[in-house]
Amino acid sequence: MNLRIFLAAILACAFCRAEVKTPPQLNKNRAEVLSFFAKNVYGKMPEASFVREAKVIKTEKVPEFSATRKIVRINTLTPLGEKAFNAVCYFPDGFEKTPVFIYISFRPSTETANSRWPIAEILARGASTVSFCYEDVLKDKADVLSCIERKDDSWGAISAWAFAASRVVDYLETESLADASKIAIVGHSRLGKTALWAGANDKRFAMTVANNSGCFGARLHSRNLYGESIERITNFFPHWFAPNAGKLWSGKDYSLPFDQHWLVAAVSPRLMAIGSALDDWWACPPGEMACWEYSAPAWKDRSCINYHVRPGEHELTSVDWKEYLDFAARNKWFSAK
Ligand code: GTR
Repeated sequence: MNLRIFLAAILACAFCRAEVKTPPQLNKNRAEVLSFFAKNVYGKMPEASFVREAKVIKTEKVPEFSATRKIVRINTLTPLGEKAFNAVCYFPDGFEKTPVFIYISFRPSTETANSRWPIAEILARGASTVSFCYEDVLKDKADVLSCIERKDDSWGAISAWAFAASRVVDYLETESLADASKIAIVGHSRLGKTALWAGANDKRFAMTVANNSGCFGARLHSRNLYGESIERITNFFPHWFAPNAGKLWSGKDYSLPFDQHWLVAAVSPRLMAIGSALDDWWACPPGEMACWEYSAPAWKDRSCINYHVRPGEHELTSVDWKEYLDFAARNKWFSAK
């Protein structure tokens, strides 16, 4: 990490610390933490039964990537009922079982190459990658859930997208080309919040990556310098959360009885990576860094939680991906270099 950036972040953190209260003590009971966040922030995941199904609808060789591409049609549940979505999967040739990086995408699943999803770089490590478009699961519109009656703890879009990510894992557990013990969930921004919520809930994610995840992601509310507040996010994006999130916590960012480091700690002892960008003030990099710092004691092995900050804007770049892939490599995920 660039020393200047690191020092700037430390200074910002120290400055911030003088302004706000210490976050609440790390709560070590994972089950309690998850039910707290389900009830009071993201909304409860469903217990209703639905058709659990994943069908490979297309398999083809992709010579330019030396890989096999499979399109899988997966059924999930959303607050609006059952929904099928496509996951696009790339498995590198020449490997028996590979770690898998699931990337939740903003882009349509029909699109492949894009700068936020460096398929070739991932495959080059000897890993597979799967992507699905979040809006194929539930539209990202403020009024998307207005047509249904919602209880205060009803699930919102972040829970629905995270639930769908777990349905991808259901499929990967049946896929002979995948090593189901090494599945990573990667998301940027609102999908970084989603990746964190998915990774905290589902232990089958062996690695969780929250990139520039900001408010209600891997960032302390109590260390927010100039970034997004709870009031702003729950007013603009009411559908992302349980109604409780705005009702209970709006305006209380600096006096909450909890903070986001609890949720990050719920990922332990599995691998966790938090990524910031220096100019991403809306997400507040010092608050993300503080979230790493306050959650890290939950890990006995500190090499299992990674933090990086890079220069530049709110984005998921090749620099970030390199960091996450190197982190996996340090934890012995790959047999190839
Ligand atoms: C912003 C939102 C952030 C972040 C971002 C994104 O508008 O305020 O919390 O999620 O969108 O997802 O790009």
